[in-house]
Amino acid sequence: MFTRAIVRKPCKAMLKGLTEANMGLPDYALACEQHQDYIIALKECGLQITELPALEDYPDSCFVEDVALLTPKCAILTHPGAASRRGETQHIEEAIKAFYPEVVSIELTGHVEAGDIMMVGGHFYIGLSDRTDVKGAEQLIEILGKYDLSGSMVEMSELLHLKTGLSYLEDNNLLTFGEMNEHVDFIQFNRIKIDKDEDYAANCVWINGTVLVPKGFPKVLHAIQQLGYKTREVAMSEFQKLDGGLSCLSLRF
Ligand code: CIR
Repeated sequence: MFTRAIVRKPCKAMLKGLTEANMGLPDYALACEQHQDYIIALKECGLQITELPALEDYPDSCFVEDVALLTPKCAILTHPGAASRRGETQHIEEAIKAFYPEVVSIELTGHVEAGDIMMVGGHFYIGLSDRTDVKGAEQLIEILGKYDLSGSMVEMSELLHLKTGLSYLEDNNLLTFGEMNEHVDFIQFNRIKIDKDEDYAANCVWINGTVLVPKGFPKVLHAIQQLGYKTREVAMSEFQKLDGGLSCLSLRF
């Protein structure tokens, strides 16, 4: 169960955010509208929201998921692989301290972005991407161990972040896309494999029995509903233009 979420309002500078999507520039006003609806969806799932102000110095700062890992036992600040995102961690730290007595950090020379981390119970899968490296993952696994949690590294080569191609929906159900479909680390799960034309919807979010699904991906929506979950669609077009998915927009804990 999750009870809270931290989000950060998108900044106008989001137009300069990192992207490989090639889908054009985001519309700032529409992004703010979509962000507000995202917050409403989180509230519908029973979460209390901490909404942080926009940070104009950091174009990608609305994607708060990447800069911290919040678990039931500990809070860890990451050290993002993307240089333009590194300063975001110091800004999230204050908000996290309100909820966790101790906050530990991934230190140089390791890199981690938490979009590469998928939680399955007390185990954390850590994707080795362009943003998260072995040194960062090793630090993270050591920290998790101190709190009686575990982690393992996942080899990957095609996706931006691990959760760009994977979403754990609890109850052993896992949405997978592309290189994750037959990945040796995940064959024990009930895999719901996503077609190329709906690949963006591989990033969904399970919150207290409801699954948030990006709007406009009917096959994925149907497959999730067939599993018995309640679903809530959220329009995400402006964040998709910046390679950001539903999970990226919040820290849930
Ligand atoms: C970035 O490239 O860092 C942002 N434009 C998108 C971050 C998406 N975050 C995520 O997948 N967890």
